[in-house]
Amino acid sequence: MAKRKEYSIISFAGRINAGKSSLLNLLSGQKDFAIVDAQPGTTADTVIARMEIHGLGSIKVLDTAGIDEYSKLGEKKRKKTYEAVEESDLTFIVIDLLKNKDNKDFAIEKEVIKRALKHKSQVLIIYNIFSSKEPIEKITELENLANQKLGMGLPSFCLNALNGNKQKELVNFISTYFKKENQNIDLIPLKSGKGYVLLNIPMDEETPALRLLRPQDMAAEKLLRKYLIPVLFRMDLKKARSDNQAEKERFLNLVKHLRNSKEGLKLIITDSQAMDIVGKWTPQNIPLTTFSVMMANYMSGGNLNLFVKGLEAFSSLQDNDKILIMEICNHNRKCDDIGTKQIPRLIKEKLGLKLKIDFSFGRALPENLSKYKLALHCGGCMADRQKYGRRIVKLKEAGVPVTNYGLFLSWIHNPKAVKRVTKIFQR
Ligand SMILES: Nc1nc2c(ncn2[C@@H]2O[C@H](COP(=O)(O)OP(=O)(O)OP(=O)(O)O)[C@@H](O)[C@H]2O)c(=O)[nH]1
Ligand code: SF4
Ligand SMILES: [Mg+2]
Repeated sequence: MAKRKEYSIISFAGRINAGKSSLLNLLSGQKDFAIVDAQPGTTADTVIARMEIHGLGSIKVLDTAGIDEYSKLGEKKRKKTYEAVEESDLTFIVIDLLKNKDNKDFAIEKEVIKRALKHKSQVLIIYNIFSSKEPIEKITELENLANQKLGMGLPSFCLNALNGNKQKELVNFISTYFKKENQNIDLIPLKSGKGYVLLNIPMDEETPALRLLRPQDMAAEKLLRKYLIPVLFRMDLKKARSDNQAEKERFLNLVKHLRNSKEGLKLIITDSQAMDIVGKWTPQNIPLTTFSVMMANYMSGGNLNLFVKGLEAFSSLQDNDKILIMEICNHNRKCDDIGTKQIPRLIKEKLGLKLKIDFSFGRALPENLSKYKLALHCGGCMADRQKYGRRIVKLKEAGVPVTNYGLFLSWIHNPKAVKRVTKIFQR
């Protein structure tokens, strides 16, 4: 499985034919990375390009459709552009300066800027100069005027997107102004050095062969990087749940062995589905969390308390209230799938609530989120942190409390376990 790599997402947005795709090509150093054409509306949907740029590192660039097409199709394209901007760390607003020299208010550009800033995307302005004949003083005058009209004090840069020599200047401009915030959330906040970390990975018939799941893979990589020693243990959940003493001993013997070792046992991370057992079996003085809680903390940029707070919504839920169960990917469902089977069953059996549950799988969110009293989100391991963040902002905007599968599964079996599984991240 490909390793998850920290990368920034940069989008180009602006009017049709402003030169957005040409800028993507300039940045990539490849003339034909994206299709460039004089035909208006050449880019009809968001184009995604991954690249390594010297001076910027690993980036994902989103080239978007023009925002000023006024038709039913144009509306769809605009929606996709807004989505891209809202998922970006950095948004470039691309403006054809000469064509727009008489633009009174840049209203559509301002709308994009507003959305970007709301979703914590930084914004920079690129004025694309289509003519090389204009004197520099004239360009500077127009740039100042346009900046005044945009009125937000955003850094801007003038260039000719077709001039391949400008790539370095563009990269310098980005490096100067782009602050990579929030990129350094520690997946497992343990100090580097000595010690074992036990990863409990129950497997069943549906577990994919020849690879670990992404959160398990990420955890192991992070521990190795810190010179800690990941120990992988497969718990037989069926046996464990049937109070099989041999299975319990197998687990506890390993825990004892690691604890008594010179290096010591620093932490246990379990699959959240096994939390009912592992929470009971693990001595209280051993730090314990779940892969799902680890992911929620990481994906939300350290905002784990938002999900903890979301659990409070259960106390005011009533029969027939609507809740939303959300997963970012549309994976194959096993017979006792967490989202569609286990969580609804636990809500009914343990809380005695008859809720109306809607499901949202994949990237699109339901239109009217405000009708939900609570959202339960998966760990989001298949998404960018930026995409995950956008979903959380949308829920917040709609006033919907949100919690996470892993926290819910810990809480439903033992409310006190929430404090335990979040403790390691509360530093
Ligand atoms: N002379 C000149 N032409 C440019 C420049 N940037 C873009 N063009 C031309 O303008 C046209 C549109 O460029 P694109 O990069 O496709 O513009 P876009 O914003 O991606 O357009 P859509 O995808 O249709 O929204 C193409 O014919 C480009 O060759 C520039 O800086 N100078
Ligand atoms: S993105 Fe969500 S649903 Fe998909 S595998 Fe990861 S945690 Fe599960
Ligand atoms: Mg284009």
